[in-house]
Amino acid sequence: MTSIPLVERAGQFVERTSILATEGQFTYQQLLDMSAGVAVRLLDGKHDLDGARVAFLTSPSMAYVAVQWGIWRAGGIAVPLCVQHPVPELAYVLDDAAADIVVAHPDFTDRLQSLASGRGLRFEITSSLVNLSENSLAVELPKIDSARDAMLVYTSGTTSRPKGAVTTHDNIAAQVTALIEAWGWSENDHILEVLPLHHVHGIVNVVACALWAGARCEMLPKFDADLVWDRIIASDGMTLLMAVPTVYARLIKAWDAAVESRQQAMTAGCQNLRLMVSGSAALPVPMLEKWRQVSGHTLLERYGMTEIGMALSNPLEGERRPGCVGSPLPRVEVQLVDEHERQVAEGQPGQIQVKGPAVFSRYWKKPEATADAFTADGWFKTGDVAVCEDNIYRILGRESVDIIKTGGYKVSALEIEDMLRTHEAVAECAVVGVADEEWGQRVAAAVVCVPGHVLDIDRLRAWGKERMAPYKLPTLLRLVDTLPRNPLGKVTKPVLVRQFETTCR
Ligand code: MCA
Ligand code: AMP
Repeated sequence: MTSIPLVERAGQFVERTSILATEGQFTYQQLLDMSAGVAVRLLDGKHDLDGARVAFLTSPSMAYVAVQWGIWRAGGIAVPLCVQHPVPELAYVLDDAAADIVVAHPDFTDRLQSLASGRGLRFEITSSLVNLSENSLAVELPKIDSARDAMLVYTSGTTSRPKGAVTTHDNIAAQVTALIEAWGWSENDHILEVLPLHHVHGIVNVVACALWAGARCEMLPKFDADLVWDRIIASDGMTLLMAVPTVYARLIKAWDAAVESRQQAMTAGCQNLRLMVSGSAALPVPMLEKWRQVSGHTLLERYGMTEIGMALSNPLEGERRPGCVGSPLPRVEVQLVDEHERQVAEGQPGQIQVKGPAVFSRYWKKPEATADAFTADGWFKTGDVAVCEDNIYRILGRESVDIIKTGGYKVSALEIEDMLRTHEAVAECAVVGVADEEWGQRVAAAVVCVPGHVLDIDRLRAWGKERMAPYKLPTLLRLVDTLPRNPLGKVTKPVLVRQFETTCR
């Protein structure tokens, strides 16, 4: 293919509504025109951005999508930034991605303009990019080969700092088409987008799938449980909701707190949706059951990862088995292997490995990390462990204790430890994930203080907020005299987890 599949398809739906957001309601034609305008402005007389990295920071909105498509149509690589990130995290991404252009919504100018100018990078404000469409429609945009790089999404792993995962337009098309097929997306769908748009769940499963299908994507700038319920109660066409388990926990909390008449309206509103999906972290069975009482829906749980898109899913029709993530999606190959890379027998635990056209291209400028992430015969090693019975997979956990999933965000214990060690009161520390009903896991830190110093969680979080995303900051803190270590001196994190679990209950 020699064009961006997602953008090409929009021509079939020109008169339909693409995005509903705080800025208003926009057709697919308007999206095409606005993104062409953005592309022309980004090109600034050049023929093609040739893979320049364009980092952009805006809440979920029409501007977000127009800028994302504009970057693609100009031949750039879209690098979505996180609206919750403080300056040092934004700076890390700009530097690691070697960004060429920075685009910010006016709300975020303060955080980004000086970072861009300090690095000699071109800086643009979304409002001036997005408003330019009319004059630019005559300009011919470059033809983009769909094998070209499209997106750089930062994801934490077993290394301290996040790595940029590069996906091509073909990868994105493969990720999207698998879900369109499996979940029966059509142009009659209307999804409510409540997730952050610097991760694959929101970017691909929600926004890109909706726009591929010719459906409506309604955007909330930020998740708000009461607002989501208001939209469900309104029953004005919404058919789909996709979210992380913490979002469903919040919706359940709001349902429990509502008066009976509102509860009835909430439950009735859910009947108008055709599908509700949960993923990005394990969905506890009690939550699935409670949601069934609240909404009448059995959540469809699926499994995925930034590097591979979605791999496993419970079925649209037929049994959705609680506690399981279903079977491989179309065109996704999955195997479970032991520590010798041999496939395990049915019912035995093994590491999930994945192959197929949806799997990312590489980690940005990290050839060694990329090579380590694949087997010699091209399987991507997820680091997640599962069992499979009757072709239905059940996730057992992760191989590494240093990867924590909190609120659906993957965070690295090592990165948080490195940050904590820069605090003057911290002599030694270890970070672990502690099981939690609402968050899946909470980030928990055990700290040995420098003599004469003390620390409390509020002061630690206040200090940390200037350095790290709020979702990475510990919410549990234990001050200890020593950290538990094995005979080789390595911190025994499972022991720490148990200590937190016994003291926090
Ligand atoms: C925020 N808080 C937390 C956490 N995050 N406390 C404990 N653990 C956390 N992780 C605290 C804040 O400090 C604040 O407390 C209070 O909770 C509210 O903060 P706020 O930021 O407003 O939280 P929220 O907006 O309610 O966030 C909850 C959320 C959010 C909406 C569930 O975490 C979220 O959007 N998660 C989705 C992440 C996602 O999209 N993951 C997909 C990755 P205080 O007021 O005291 O300061 S992609 C992926 O995983 C793959 C591809 C896949 O399979 O999908
Ligand atoms: P991320 O790197 O943010 O894309 O997170 C991907 C990780 O989320 C996977 O490697 C899993 O550990 C976890 N994950 C995603 N979906 C599920 C699920 N349904 N059940 C358990 N873990 C999940």
